[in-house]
Amino acid sequence: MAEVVKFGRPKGFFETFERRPGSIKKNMSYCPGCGHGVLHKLIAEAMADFGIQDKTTFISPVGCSVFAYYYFDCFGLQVPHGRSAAAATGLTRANPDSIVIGYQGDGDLAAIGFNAFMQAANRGENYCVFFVNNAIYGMTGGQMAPTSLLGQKTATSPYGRNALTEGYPLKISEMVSQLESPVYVERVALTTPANIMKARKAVRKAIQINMEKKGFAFVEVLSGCPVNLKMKPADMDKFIDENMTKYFPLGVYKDVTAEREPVVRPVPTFEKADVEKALYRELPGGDQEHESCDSEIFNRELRIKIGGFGGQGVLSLGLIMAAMGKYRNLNVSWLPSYGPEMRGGTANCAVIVNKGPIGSPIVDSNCDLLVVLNRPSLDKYLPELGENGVLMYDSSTIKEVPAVKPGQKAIALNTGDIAEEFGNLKCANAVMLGAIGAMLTKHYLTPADAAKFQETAEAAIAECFAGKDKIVKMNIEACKLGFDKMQAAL
Ligand SMILES: Cc1ncc(C[n+]2csc(CCOP(=O)(O)OP(=O)(O)O)c2C)c(N)n1
Ligand code: SF4
Ligand SMILES: [Mg+2]
Repeated sequence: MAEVVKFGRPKGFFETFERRPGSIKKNMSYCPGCGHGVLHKLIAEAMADFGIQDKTTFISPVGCSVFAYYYFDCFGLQVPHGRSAAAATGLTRANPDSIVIGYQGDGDLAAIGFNAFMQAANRGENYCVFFVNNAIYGMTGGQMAPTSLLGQKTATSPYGRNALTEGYPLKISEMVSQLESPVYVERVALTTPANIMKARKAVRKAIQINMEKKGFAFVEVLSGCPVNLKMKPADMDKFIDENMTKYFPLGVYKDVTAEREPVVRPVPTFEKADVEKALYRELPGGDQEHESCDSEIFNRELRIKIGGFGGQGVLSLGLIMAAMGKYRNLNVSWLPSYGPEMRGGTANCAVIVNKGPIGSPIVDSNCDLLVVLNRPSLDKYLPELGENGVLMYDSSTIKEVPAVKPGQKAIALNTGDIAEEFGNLKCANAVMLGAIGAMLTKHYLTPADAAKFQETAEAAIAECFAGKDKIVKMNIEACKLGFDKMQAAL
């Protein structure tokens, strides 16, 4: 029976593209002659015909098709550049019944996301991928893509791509078809009605494989970008047919659909009790109560920055504080600094504690608690202290009283000297931890939360120095000492 081709807007698209900003709600954003719109239409039509919109997630990439979710009437996920395969893996593993469509350009899939994509293909993840090979970075203005042809002039290969300097164009379909897991691999083009019909069939086949859960299906689509290749749309199609297909021959590279059984993987459990078990650690002594903190300071992000010399235990102090938050069932993040800073300069880490979710783990402004163990860190990070922030510093190394702004507090303790007297300078960070505990107890914690401080600190120290019993014991003692000294000073 002859194929029935439907003209007009497929039902897989929204009636109007309300998410598009501005007054244009009926048209897509693609340039005339661009392949994205044609491929979108084939996918939208297939989704509607298969009746799968309510269980399909379309993953929009970064590239010219970044706003694909404006158009497709199904679930949409917009991922960072190259991260489609990672998101698709999570989606299909967590919800194996859903239909997952990956859609990536040649920059997105064959450059920044190449490894993630190949690994997902190699694992035979249960999703289908439409790979738009237009031999260029379209969105960013025509830089060379891994699939740009030899001799092709681009913004970053102005003399033409040279195999000696830029290597050969990557033949993705050929590479993927060499892997064991993928079920179906085909390269199509969008140049002539006959080619579009073949592309339509390939699109449907890939989606059908996903519906049958038979594993990884891949369709490479040779597509035009007349704007960046500086051609008229008709010449663009000619270029694809005459030049691109020579290097990227069309056809089916692999099809083992008939032989493959559905891929069934264990589904992760999202039962409340299991999730809680994974999230909440037992306190030593088997206290499984999931009580959290009542103190107001945890009702929003408590932003902490710790700075000092590499070797002063800056990172472990942050880690212990983050672990303490975790033991009290708060959300925490810990972001250490690495690299040259660790070798002699200033080291720092950021800790955020919150009852609610944490946005970004970076603390470079509006810091609530700044802890500095050396002078360079004071100079560097004091400007980051927020309006009513608290600065705690080691007065054995920082002699002059820091000039904090009105509303801010500066609290000193000679933690280095105390640790040295205690018998180990390395414990200065634990002394500081105790000092922080005393300061919080005095100004910010409810009596119930304050009563838990020591016990929680001990659990966190034991976790951070697990297996080193002597060090655990020493740090717990130093923490108590810091607490008492600070309490007496406040
Ligand atoms: C992490 C990251 N790196 C770089 C970019 C810049 N960037 C945006 S789109 C793009 C390339 C798009 O090319 P392609 O994937 O081929 O899509 P096309 O626009 O050609 O459809 C790049 C490099 C980015 N957005 N994010
Ligand atoms: S720049 Fe190229 S890929 Fe992007 S919309 Fe225009 S024609 Fe399409
Ligand atoms: Mg491209």
